[in-house]
Amino acid sequence: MSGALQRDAAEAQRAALIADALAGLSAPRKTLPCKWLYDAEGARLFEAITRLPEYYPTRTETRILTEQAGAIAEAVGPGAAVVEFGPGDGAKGALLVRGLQVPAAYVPVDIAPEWLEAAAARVAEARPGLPVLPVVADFTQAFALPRRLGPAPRLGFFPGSTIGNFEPTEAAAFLRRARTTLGAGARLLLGADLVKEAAVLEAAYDDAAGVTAAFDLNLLHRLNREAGADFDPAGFRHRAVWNPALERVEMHLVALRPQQVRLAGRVFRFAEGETIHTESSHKYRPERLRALAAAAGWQAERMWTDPARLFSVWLLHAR
Ligand code: AVI
Repeated sequence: MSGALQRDAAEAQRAALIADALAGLSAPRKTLPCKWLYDAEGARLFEAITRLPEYYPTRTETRILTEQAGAIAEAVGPGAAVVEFGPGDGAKGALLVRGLQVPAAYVPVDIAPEWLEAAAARVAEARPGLPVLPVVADFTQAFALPRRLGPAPRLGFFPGSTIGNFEPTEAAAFLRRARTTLGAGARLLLGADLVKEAAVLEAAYDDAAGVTAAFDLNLLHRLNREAGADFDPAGFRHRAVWNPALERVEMHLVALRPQQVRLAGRVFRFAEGETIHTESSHKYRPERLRALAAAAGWQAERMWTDPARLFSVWLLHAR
């Protein structure tokens, strides 16, 4: 991207952050979209989270993908074009394509070109000679696949339980759109975290070393840096709580004292104990995931889990 285009993109992003912050902080229950947690520092902290002893999802899913690589390859069959939604550093994409029978291509899709480059390099190294066709797009919206894929059967890949960060209606919309993008006969390999004991869930989102707290509080530093806000991050603390009615872990930033914050010419007041809801991580029961997929046009073909039934990996088939 040229310098001018990069500046335009950064300015558009800043304007979107300010618009979301003004809307979220004006709501009766203050909230901010979790996508803003991931600036460079947030991405670094999230990477550290995935290696924490309490944060079981990443290592459990990796274990399932590794141990079930043969079964996944057999169920998918040869010649699949793998389309990964939000590939991150490409580690899971590399693991998947390494195990598949002669995949046709790897298509990482992300709005951030720097992630695409990293994922493309990692997968190319894992499977030399495999065509890698990155698509710069927001995968939560409609996008077109590269024409070069031809008639190769599509295998969508959406690991990490990122689907859990969507509200259930957004998750259904994502699955419907993925069904349209990938087309009839496609498959989707989907990682979804499972409902379990509150104590295990709350520890996973509020670790002893304080990495998740730093990840959450980084949002206030980002608002100060990029949106010109004047949050005092020391005036807030991180809280993770299991909401059993909605079956989700919620992350909140809790105001430690009454305070007011300026942002884009507006003043926002916080009472002591008032929170900003910064993320929801929905956990699924297998029957609920199956129903969600079915309502979006996907039939559950296989489900793999670990011995402790912490996490699930699903192979869905577009009906
Ligand atoms: C990216 N996403 C699936 C993570 C999750 O588990 O919901 C984000 C995260 N937030 C705190 N820890 C991890």
